[in-house]
Amino acid sequence: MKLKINSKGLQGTLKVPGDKSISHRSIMFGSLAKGKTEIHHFLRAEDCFSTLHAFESLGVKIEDNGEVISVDGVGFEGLKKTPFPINMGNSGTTIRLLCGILAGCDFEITLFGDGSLSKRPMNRVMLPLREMGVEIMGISGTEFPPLTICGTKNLQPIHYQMEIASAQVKSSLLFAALQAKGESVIFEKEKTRDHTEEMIRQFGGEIVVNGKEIHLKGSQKLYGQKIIVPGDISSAAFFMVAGLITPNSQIILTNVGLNETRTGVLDVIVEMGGKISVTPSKDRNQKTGEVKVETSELKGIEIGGEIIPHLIDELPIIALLATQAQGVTVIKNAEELKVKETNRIDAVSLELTKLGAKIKSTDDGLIIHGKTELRGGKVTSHGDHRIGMMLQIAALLVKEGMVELEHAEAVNVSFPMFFEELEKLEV
Ligand code: SPQ
Repeated sequence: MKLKINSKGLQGTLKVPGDKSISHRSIMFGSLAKGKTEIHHFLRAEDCFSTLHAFESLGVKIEDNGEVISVDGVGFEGLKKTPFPINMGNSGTTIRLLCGILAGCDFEITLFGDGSLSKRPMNRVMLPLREMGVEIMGISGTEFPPLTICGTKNLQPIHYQMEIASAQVKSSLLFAALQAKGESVIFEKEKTRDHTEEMIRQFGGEIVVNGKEIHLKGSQKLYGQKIIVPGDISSAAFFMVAGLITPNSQIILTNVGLNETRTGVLDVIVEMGGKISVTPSKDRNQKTGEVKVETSELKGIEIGGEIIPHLIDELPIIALLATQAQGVTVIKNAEELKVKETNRIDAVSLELTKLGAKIKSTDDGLIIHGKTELRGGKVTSHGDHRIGMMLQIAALLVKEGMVELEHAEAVNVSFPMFFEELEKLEV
């Protein structure tokens, strides 16, 4: 696909599509609760439909009237065996969280995904789930999908010190712990997104969180709720950066989710000197707000440590931002990027180098020298939605020639209307 280049400016307002992490979890909690759950502003993207279809395969009745998704909860004990393998598509969240959910189901089931998902590591969930009594195995004895899982009604609680900062591992264990015979304790390495903990409370469960230590009792019942999914700050980040680096731009993003375990990108933009303002919603229960950005002079900074899990999915677009900042930006402690939909450290440095950026991969991040003028070229998303969207924002700065993106369709994983929304903001 030929990308839009040489933007004359981006002006206007965008209502951010629903949060991917929360949309997945809404279907999961809705299915595991008793009674009906109504989901508003669900993210209509491939990854979330992988979760929706997976729960339909497990016997949950889910209706979609085009506006609202209604889930007829069956409770943990109501999920049904299917003889067919279930397709997780491209979604790491779906497969890892589903392993924790199926941990309490005493039937065998196989979960598979696309080429990218089949390369993503699963020992991180398989090893602790085995400690809880689950039989779970990757293909040919490896840790990679397809995974075959057989849970147990006699699930044991776990005391688990996490070795990586991962909301997916934590969430998978929390779903299993909700079904275990006793209290589980999970110690996080770093604080990661806490949507699962929030939704356990929202659906009527009890959970105690003291910093990085989480206590959760087993055999809990959950009850159906009305969920209004906030806008996804990870999707909004592409437009924040577009507004900051494209000349003559001012963009207002509405309904942006502002859960504090996700807002690292806002802190980074402020530290780089970006013109950004955040107005939280008047409704304090809704952790959302309006974010305004405008064209800015930026400076390089160092990004590492405990902020990394709070902006892990924004690092590809932050790397592009750094190419337009004066001086050096160092991103470190981000080795988890190597095991996302693609190796995002290598993909970002390879593709941005093709467009003229001065960027190098390191073992745990990237070093970027700015400010550089970008030029045209042939690039690829590597089948990774976040790399594809980042490259389109980069192309806006290319003055002449063209930027051709291979596998542009990858954006459908989290933001199917991405190109159309960007077009609407062009002056
Ligand atoms: O679901 P998937 O494919 O893993 O999606 C990504 C993404 O970029 O959309 C990661 F590639 O987001 C993860 C995120 O990186 C979603 C997520 C969640 O909803 O719990 C947590 C993060 O992953 P992890 O491995 O750090 O827990």
